[in-house]
Order: sequence, then C-alpha cells, then structure tokens
Amino acid sequence: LHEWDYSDTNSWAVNFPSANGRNQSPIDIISSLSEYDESLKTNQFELNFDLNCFIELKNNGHTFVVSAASDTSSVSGGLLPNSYKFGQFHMHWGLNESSGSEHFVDGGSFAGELHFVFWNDSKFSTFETAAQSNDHDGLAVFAVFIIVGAENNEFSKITAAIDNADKPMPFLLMADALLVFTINQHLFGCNWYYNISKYWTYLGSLTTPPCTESVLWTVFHDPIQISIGQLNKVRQLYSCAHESDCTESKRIKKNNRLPCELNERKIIR
Ligand code: BO1
Ligand code: ZN
Repeated sequence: LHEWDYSDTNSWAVNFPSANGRNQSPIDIISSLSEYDESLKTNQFELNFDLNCFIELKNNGHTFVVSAASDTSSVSGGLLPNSYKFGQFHMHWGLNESSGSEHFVDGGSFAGELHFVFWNDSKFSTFETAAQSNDHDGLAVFAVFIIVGAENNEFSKITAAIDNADKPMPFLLMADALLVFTINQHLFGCNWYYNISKYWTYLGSLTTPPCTESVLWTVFHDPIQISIGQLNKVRQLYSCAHESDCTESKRIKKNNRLPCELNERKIIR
C-alpha cells in the first residue's frame, strides 16, 4: 500500500501508473468546445434517495467522506446505462478562494468542489471492484462547484459534525459521528434550490490514486455557496493518523489535483 499526498501530484504515476493515462480527471472544461446532446434534455437524471438512511462522516486523511450506511439510494438517467448506487460524497478545497476546485471552466477555478460518488451495481458486486475496474462505466461522479458567499445551512451539518468530533483523535476526527442526513437536499433538493439542468459530462478517472479510468463524470454548471467560516472549518482537518504527528503543517490545506489533458475525449453538454 503506497502513501500519497498533494505535495507533488505529478509523481503519483510512479506508484499508480493509471495517473499517466490519456483519460484522466479533472480537466479544464472549455465550454465552447463542448457538444450539445439533445437527448439529455428528455432523459433527465432521476434520484432515488432514502431520506432516513444513516450517514457516516469520516476523515480519511485526504478529505472528509460522508457515506451511506445502507445501499438504498441510487441515480439513473443522463448517459448512464442503468441505475447506479450511492456510495459517498466528499469535498476538495484549496489555499484560497480562487482555487480548490478540481475541474476548471474556461481556465478558471472555484473555491471547492463536492463529489457525489455512485457505482454501477448492475455490472459490479462492490464499490471497490467498480472503482478499480478499467471500464468507464464503473463509477458515476457528480461534481458541484463551491464558491464563497452566504452561510449554507445544509453544509452546517458537516461543520457541526467536525465540531462535535472526538478532539484527541484528529485522524479519526469524525469516525464516530453518525447522523441522520437528508442527503437529497444536498444534490437536488429544495433547501439548496439547486439547478441540475445545466451540466457537462465526459469519461475520466478517479482524481486521487489509484487514478483508475472508471468514471463517467457529470460536472454541474451552477455553483453552491458556503461561507468563508465554513470553508475554514474543513481546512482545519488533519491528514495525520496519530495525535502526536498532528502539527500545523499536517492540516489538509489543499486537496485538489490540477487539470489533466483532454486528449481525444469529447465533452457533452
Ligand atoms: S473522486 O471522486 O474521483 N475524487 C474519487 C476518488 C477516489 C475514490 C472515490 C472517488 N475512492 C477511492 C478510495 C480508495 C480506493 C480507491 C479504489 O477508491 O478512497 O481507498 O483505493 O477503490
Ligand atoms: Zn473527489
């Protein structure tokens, strides 16, 4: 098992050869080069979220991960061949408000990016086998850009869990924090008044090692807002496994990979 971090993302390929592939993520989305697909208008995403399922928050040393304790939520539609099961969501951020997102749009980036990760349970028996397959229909990840602005009540559930976590164990900061989370409100719900009708989609990879090229990406056009205080809260998380190692330099100050080449791929909108 190889350790990795964000100090030199160009060296990931030494231990994770997929990172040198031709279908890597993220990318800079040049909007004028994307191709309009009329069929996406009629074949809309359908989200089937279990509102009462228990959700667990954890710090995995690279980001916080909010995962479903049960397999009862799924998504279908768009270019997906069948329905995919929800696995987890997590966030990427950066050192300042103008960096932090993984995807760029027309050369510009955002303060952060949420990734909602789904896996193809018609083709694979577990999340891990779907994620590590070299089939582009293993995972579907939905990306939502974050900009700094108004305080976000839904996001407060995450910052509250960080506040309530076990302080003496920073790596396992949120390991015991179990809460009921109405996750539909994060993606498509009324609390965020979130518009999912405008998006780009393309074939890519995990943005972290092992960087496997198993992902159909959906990147939504409209950003959500969180406050600077909420962003600073996630920047407090530590990357260290043991309290004695948790010095200031071990804070997860940034966890975004820079855009990769598009190569021969198409971006559909
Ligand atoms: S992302 O949405 O492309 N940033 C992404 C990146 C990695 C994962 C999910 C989404 N999951 C990773 C796990 C690793 C595991 C790997 C392959 O999948 O974090 O622990 O090794 O299964
Ligand atoms: Zn991610």
